[in-house]
Amino acid sequence: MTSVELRNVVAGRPVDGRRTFPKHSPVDGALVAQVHEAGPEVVDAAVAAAREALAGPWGSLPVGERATVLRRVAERIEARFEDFVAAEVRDTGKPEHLVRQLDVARAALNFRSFADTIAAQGLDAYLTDLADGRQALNYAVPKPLGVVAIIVPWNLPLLLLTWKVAPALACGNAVVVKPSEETPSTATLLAEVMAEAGVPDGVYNVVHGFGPDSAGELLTTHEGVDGVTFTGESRTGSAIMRAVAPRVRPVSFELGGKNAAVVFADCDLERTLDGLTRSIFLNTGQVCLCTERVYVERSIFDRVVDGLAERARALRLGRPDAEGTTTGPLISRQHRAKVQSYLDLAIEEGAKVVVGGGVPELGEDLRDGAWIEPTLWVGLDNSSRVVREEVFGPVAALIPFDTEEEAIRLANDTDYGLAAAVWTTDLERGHRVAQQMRVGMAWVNTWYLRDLRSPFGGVGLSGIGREGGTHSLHFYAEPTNVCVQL
Ligand code: NAD
Ligand code: 6OD
Repeated sequence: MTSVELRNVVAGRPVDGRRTFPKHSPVDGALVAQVHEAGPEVVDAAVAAAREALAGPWGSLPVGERATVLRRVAERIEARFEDFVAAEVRDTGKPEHLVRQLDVARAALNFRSFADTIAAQGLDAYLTDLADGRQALNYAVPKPLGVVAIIVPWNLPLLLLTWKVAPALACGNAVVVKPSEETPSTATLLAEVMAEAGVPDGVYNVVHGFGPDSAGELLTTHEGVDGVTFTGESRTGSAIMRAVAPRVRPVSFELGGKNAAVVFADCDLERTLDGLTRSIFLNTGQVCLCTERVYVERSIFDRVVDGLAERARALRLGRPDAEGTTTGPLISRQHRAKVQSYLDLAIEEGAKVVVGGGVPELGEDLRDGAWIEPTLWVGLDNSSRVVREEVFGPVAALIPFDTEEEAIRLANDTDYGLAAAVWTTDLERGHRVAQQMRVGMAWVNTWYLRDLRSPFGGVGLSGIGREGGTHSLHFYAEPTNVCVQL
């Protein structure tokens, strides 16, 4: 594979960094990119370019025209669909079919969906009755936050980036984005698409680099940044909150999860096993919504363990373009070391490995990749660290329960609160249990089924705020309320 050189993008122009860092393929360790790391000068220039763009035509573009621009971005993403697929596959090693169906398709949809949302936005207005019989008219004028810093992780790079860029632009902001150091490509390519779609220079800027002492921290501590929206680890969210605190800027955080599935004996077993397999192993378990704890009613526990083990064994690890590949590598050797430490810890904590548990033998050409076996454990309970801490890999612990109350208690026994899935054919129970989950998103008989207008986010360690549809507009715009006495 030939290696590419990726630069920062400031005011529509490629800009060299203070140094370059290498990006390696998680498939086989090959060098795939040299990336220009943004230092203070580049971050300053990116923030200044965004500020300048706000003062230009972008700042006064009518809402309807902004929606048209967003739709053009969606069209240009679709026109360059295969370029985005190639870039995302190069960085992540995901199966190509997954990148096509999920990552790139959603990127276009994100822009279309927020074009619709902003075009349909009404005015928040009230006629207020006063004590003397007269009235006042209150109406709230939405205004952009200003310069928004968007910091995103590596697991769904383009999907998660555009999930924030689209509403930010819909509300009239200018953005400086920092993709993960592991996945710099699609954010850079998106800059080309922005230009093709007629987004003015400076509205979308890209700075590359790491978190601490690098582009991430330079952005979150920058005087010229008016708001920070972040997706990533809870610990990083906490560090960003501290960095932003002195200047009291708004934050929106989509953070980690330790998501539970609750499986009742009355579930449709085949459907549930297929759903669980997807929710545990999709994207090699590297989706914040992935199930890592499976609570199963005792009477069907063994059947669920056997059925899941059979499906886990059927997963095919392999190159992104190989026929039949279902599962790619982890994102990096560094992340694999973290996942492996949990595989070791599980054994120390008394787990019985049902399937997986180590590094697979995949042949000489993949030896330097970040491969790991899909893994299932039994014999653990909620006191164990592997059941309490987010692993972010293709792993799950299966734990039996006896009553509905116990299942709810076990599922809610976590500091996280992102997502849950309930599997049952008793729909009353489905509603009842789902509503009692202490999470931002609870699914019944499905998982990761999205309506982009719905609120998305977490409670506890899993985040602050909600994005999606009008919920995003509440973060990316700040209203000025005007009150007129009539
Ligand atoms: P991470 O927190 O390590 O990094 C995310 C981004 O933050 C990267 O761009 C990174 O360079 C940057 N960063 C790191 N430290 C920083 C700092 N001090 N200041 C500013 N920026 C900093 O997360 P990751 O390992 O890339 O992603 C995996 C994590 O993301 C998992 O915990 C997963 O659950 C979470 N995640 C959550 C959601 C959600 O919607 N809730 C979605 C995807 C991923
Ligand atoms: O689908 C989405 O909109 C979304 N924010 C998904 C997050 C997945 C976490 O990895």
